[in-house]
Amino acid sequence: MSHVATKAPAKTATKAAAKKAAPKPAPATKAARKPVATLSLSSKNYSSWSLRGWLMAKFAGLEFEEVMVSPDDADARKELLLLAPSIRVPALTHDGAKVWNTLAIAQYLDEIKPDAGMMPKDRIARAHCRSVSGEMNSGFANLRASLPMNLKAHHPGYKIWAGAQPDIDRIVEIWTECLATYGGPFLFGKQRSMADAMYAPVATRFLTYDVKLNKPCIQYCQTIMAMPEMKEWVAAAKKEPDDIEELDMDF
Ligand SMILES: N[C@@H](CCC(=O)N[C@@H](CS)C(=O)NCC(=O)O)C(=O)O
Repeated sequence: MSHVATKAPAKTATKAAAKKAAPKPAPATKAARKPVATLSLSSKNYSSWSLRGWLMAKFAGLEFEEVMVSPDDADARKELLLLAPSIRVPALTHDGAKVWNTLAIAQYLDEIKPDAGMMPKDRIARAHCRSVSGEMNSGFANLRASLPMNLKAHHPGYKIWAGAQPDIDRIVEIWTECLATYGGPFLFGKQRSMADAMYAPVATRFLTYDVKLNKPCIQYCQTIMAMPEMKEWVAAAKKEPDDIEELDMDF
C-alpha cells in the first residue's frame, strides 16, 4: 500500500505583532502530523467506487491521507482486510471508526460534517437524495459491467449493449428530474451532495462511451467534469501506468 497525504488546508496568516511575540513552533513530529483520517483507494483510472468515496471526502472538507491499494498485491489486500472486512475500496478510517461501503461513508461524513451539505437539509429532498444514491449503490449492474470506468479512454460512436440501455434510461430519468426539481447545476441544487459523488463516475462513462443524452444531462456531465476535484482526480488517473490491467471485478 502506498500512502499519499492530501494537501492540508492553508493556514491563515496571523498578525505580524503576534507572530513576533509567539515562540517559534517546534518542528512537527511524525506523531503530531498523523492524519485523523485515511481513505483506501485503488486505481484512479478504473475504480469508480474509489472516485465516489474520494469525492465525498473532498465535498465534506475532510482532511485525509490516501492509501493506495493494488488489487493484485496480496499483502496490500491483507492490510485492507484490517480496515474493511469486505476487502473492498473505498474504506475510510477516522478517529477510531472504520467505515466501508460508499453509502455508509457518505452517511458517516454527513454525521461528522453536518454543515458540508452531503445531503440536503430539507426532509423531502434529503429522502430523494438518499434514494437516488442508494439506487446507484445497489443497482445498474449492466451499465457497470458493459461500460466500465476508464478515464484514459474515448470511444466515439460506441455501440451500447441493449442490456445496458434500461440502466442508461433510468439514470437519465433520475438526473433530468433532479435538475428540473432543484434547479441545478448539481442534482440537488447549488450545493454538491453525496448524489453527485455517486453519479460522477457515470458522467465519465457517458463521455468515454459517447452515450447520447438530452441537454440537461449533457450540461450536468460538463458540470461534474469541471469541478476542480474531478480535474485533480482525472489528472492523477492519466498519470497511472498503462500496465494496470482492467480488473475483472465490480468497478
Ligand atoms: N458498493 C460497494 C462497492 C465497492 C467495490 O466494489 N469496490 C471495488 C473497487 S471499485 C473493489 O474494491 N473490488 C475489490 C474486489 O472485488 O476484490 C461500495 O460502495 O463499497
